[in-house]
Amino acid sequence: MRDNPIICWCISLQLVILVALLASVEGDIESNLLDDDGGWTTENKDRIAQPGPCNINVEDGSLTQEDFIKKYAYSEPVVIKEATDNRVFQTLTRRSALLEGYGHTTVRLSSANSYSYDKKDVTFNEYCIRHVHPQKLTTLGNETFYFFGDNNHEEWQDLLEQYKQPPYRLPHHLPALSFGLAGPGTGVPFHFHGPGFAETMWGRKRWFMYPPNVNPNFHPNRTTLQWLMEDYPLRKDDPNLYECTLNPGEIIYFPDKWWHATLNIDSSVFISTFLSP
Ligand SMILES: O=C(O)CCC(=O)C(=O)O
Repeated sequence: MRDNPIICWCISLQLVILVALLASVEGDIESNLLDDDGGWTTENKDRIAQPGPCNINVEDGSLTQEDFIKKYAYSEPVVIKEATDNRVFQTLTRRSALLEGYGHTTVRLSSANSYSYDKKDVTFNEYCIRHVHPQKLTTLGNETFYFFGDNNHEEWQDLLEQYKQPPYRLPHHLPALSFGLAGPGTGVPFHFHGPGFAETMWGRKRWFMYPPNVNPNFHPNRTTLQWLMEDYPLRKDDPNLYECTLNPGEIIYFPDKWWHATLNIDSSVFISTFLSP
């Protein structure tokens, strides 16, 4: 065969074709994974907010409990990538799976203003069909109903127990989960409470934070989207403003009493782990 240039040429050609085919299959798998939105599809025209810069420290799963306590727990926010593998939970929160398992259940929505005064009960099915849509720029936070927290933990137990919580602990604090989902452009305006972690299973989310001693100066009934369009351009260079865009599988930690506001870039499914004494 070594002496036959035609056979050699044919084999080389076959090899080139094989490598090209393998590369294109791999590319397809990769782009399918990237395109997979769990059925929580967002059309480009409905995506007003875009990802922004990140000035929050980013760590990975090699961050130890000791370093978490020393560097972040009581002092500043941190984003942690690849700390847990929540692929099972992610699969269980696909749109089809959630509608099939929980569509008939009643969920409690909260108004998406800073203090979430108003509540409304609807079926999960109705929420997905009537409320999970793009946020209008003219709609106020107190007119927007958001599914986050107030979960019926008995009814949703089978799902929530599949969530692998962030592997970091705060001494003398216990975790409690709040699960939610909402459309593109929605979010919660600035508010604060105790410390905790948050992550999205599907969709990207922008986080904005201020330390406890800085007043973010916002209107509690205006949405984070309105704040992004009107206030953010004037404040984005403020060294007190911490921000980052999280992709699915990335965790953010907010220390005690840090102001924070969220903005879903895509239709998002998300969960927070609140830490209480
Ligand atoms: O994820 C969200 O949109 C809200 C999260 C939040 O405000 C919180 O965890 O306190």
